[in-house]
Amino acid sequence: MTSVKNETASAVRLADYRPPEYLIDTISLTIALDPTETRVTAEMAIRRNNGTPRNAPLRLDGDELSLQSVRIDGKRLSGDAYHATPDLLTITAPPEGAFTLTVETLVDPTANTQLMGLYRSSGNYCTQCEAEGFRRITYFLDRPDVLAVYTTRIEAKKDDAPILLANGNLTDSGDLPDGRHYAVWNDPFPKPSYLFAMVAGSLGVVEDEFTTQSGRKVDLKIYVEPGKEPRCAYAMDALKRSMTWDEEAFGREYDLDIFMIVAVSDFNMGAMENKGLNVFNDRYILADPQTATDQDYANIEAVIAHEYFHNWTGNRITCRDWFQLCLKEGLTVFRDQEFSSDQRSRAVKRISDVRLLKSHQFAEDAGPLAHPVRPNTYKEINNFYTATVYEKGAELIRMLKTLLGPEGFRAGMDLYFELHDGEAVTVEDFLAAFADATGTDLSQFMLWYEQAGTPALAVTSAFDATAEKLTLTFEQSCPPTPGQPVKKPMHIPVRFGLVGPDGQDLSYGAVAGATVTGDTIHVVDERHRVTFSGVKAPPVPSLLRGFSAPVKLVGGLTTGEFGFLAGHDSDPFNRWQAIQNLAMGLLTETTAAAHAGKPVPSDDSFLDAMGAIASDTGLDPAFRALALQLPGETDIARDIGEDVDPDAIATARNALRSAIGTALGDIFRSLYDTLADSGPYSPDADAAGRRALRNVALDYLLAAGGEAAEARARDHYFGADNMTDRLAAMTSLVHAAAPAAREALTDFHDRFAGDPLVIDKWFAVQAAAPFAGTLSKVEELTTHTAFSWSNPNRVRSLIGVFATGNPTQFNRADGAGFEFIANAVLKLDRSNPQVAARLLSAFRSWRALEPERRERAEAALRQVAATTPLSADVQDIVSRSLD
Ligand code: 0A1
Ligand code: ZN
Repeated sequence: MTSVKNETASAVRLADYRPPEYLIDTISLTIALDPTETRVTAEMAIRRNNGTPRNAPLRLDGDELSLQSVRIDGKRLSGDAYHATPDLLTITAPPEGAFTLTVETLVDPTANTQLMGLYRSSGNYCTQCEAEGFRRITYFLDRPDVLAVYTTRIEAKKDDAPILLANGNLTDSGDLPDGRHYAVWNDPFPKPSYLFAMVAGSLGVVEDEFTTQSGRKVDLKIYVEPGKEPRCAYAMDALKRSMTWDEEAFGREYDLDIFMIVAVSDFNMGAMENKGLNVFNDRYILADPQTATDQDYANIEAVIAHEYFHNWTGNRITCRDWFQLCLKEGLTVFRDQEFSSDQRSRAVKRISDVRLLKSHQFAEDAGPLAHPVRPNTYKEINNFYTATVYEKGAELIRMLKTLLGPEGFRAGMDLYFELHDGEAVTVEDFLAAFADATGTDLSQFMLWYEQAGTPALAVTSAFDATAEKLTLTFEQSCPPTPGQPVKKPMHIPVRFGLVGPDGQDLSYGAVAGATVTGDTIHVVDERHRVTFSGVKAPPVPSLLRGFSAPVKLVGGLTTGEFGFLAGHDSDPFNRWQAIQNLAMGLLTETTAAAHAGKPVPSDDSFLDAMGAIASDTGLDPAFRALALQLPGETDIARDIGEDVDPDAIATARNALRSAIGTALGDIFRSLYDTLADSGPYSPDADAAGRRALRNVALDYLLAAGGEAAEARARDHYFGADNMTDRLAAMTSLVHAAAPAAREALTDFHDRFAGDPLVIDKWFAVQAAAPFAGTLSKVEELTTHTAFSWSNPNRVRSLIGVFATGNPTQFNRADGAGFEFIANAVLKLDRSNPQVAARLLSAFRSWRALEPERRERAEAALRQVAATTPLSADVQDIVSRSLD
């Protein structure tokens, strides 16, 4: 049974941080594996930290532990020398000098359904310790500022677990009586407990090696379910490319003799950067052309890189406390984004990242779950692995690089590594390295970490042709967020160009007002004006190029000017953004018409702009594919902001899709024909871009309707030689409610039955179908033999996609979608609170709905809130959602 905290969990505050009273320098673990009674013996070298009073008791964290014995310096303690509960072990009067504490506990990996600590996945043993899972294995100072050297001895039945893995290097192994065996691993690098890992079981392995820039050989091993080895090739290749890139881009070399990855099928998140022994959700390892899409390949590359890069940003330099989570996560996301940009198309990667940022982080920032990139209080740390900490955190690093320039940024990173290797540090320590390396005052920049909410940046521009002067006036504001009613102005770097009538950036002379360095205007005041002299022709200002700050840019340009930028801006990101702005303007207008029951108007100039993009062969196909995609329904909802009617949004968006499909039918048919791939499948960015554009063309043709389009999509489905095309065709058929949809779904199911990661796609497509019958279909699918409430990937693909990827059906006017998700949350909360809490955050935008839906969403949230017992995870999300 999961530990369920009935009482309201108390808040942890950054301001209350105190250094640990005791330190643990080494820990020697013996883990005798057994499915239900694993015996863990932990021998810890402990000493008082400087300044700790003599009579300070030693308090070690636990969670659902069963204590067997306690010894100090080998002597068993009597019952009055300590106090133990499943959650806490207190040694009342520890020795004054350094001592060895030996603690024996029993844990039950099979009963561990929350997948934190030691658990079983497909019969294998594995661990997950971030953030506070190590305390579910043994009593410990389970906080990231206690760094210890780990030695791990694993013992198990040889037949059950032929493979025994832990962090670091293998130092010993051998046989034991009764068909058991052991392995001893030593990790020489002191690390916090959240980076501990061990894995044991029957696993296949793929091996390779890498030679570092200084000539050291590193063994690379990827462990997977036996039989899945052929699906690891891309992951291994991505790992080697990541290792090379980190040496070239950041001068960072790998430090152990072996780097291992284990893929497991039951995992709460994407992957985990345990020192030398990464554990991955298998969906971010396994790929072949028949079962993985181009997007899957790109995700594998990014997650492999992300976890590998953590070795320096997170492991060698770690966080002092969990408030500093962005210190490792924002920085590491930035690093993996840069890696992917260098491996693929930088512009396309940037557009994809910003799309994700806006749809997840901007949505989070606009609702009751908004929090600063570095929060100052939390009740349940598991709920802070958020888009804000990760994605906005990465944007802050990107801005830092813009402010300091590439050389200044690299100098700051180098100094950070030099000063803090082996330490547990804060965001202040991080920024100080950049300030010191470059002589820059970053005190205002620190506000980005402390203030929640998406700043709005309103712009007006005035051009005086006679004086040849352009004046831009910026006004920044940031809406109130929970606990932060008033915000201070921040340093917003606005990358820009003044686009002349021929599409080239105009030159200018003197600049007055705000500081401009290179191509960046530095907006630092609430109201800031900048005047450019010597502007010889009327310019269209292209602002926030490359999305140089995570803000909402408001005003400044007319529809005609956006149209001009869509066709001419030299910055590909802003070309894409201009098209999005045009689409958004149109869609908010047509949504209002649909809401009022009026006919949805069309707009020929927008259709022309889309046609120009679609047929511009000078543009990268991947870019065209992105530019042709309309803003999503939830993006439109966020833009509208209040009184949201999801049905009206869908009506307006579908009408526009069908108008585009009809008006540009010839272009799309020709694109479809000319982009057909002749060679064998390759997941590289160019081939993926062509497939993406071809599939967008197909989708528009289906949106326009007609039997020919349906026949084409059906052929596309059955003729596909790869998962990208097959899944795209099936999705388009299902969304168009085409007669062949059922046939494709049945074929897909039968073709891939027994392959859980592919069946996830089958669940997801059905869960996202925007039709009235979808909710009952999803309910029915929860009883499908391939569905399991205990596997996070299955839950996310069916229930999670319904909640977050099907706006009209989750937000059904009768409230049945809300009720279904509330009940699913309550059911999941009994086994896996982390997954339950994440699902519940699908309600984060409920206050923006129109009154009737709002009332029903609130009722569902109140039903969750009124249930007892509730986990701390769900209780935290539900109470903040209702605040
Ligand atoms: N540090 C990991 C994310 C992670 C966090 C918590 C987990 O617990 C279930 C698992 C993974 C990363 O950033 O990849
Ligand atoms: Zn990470």
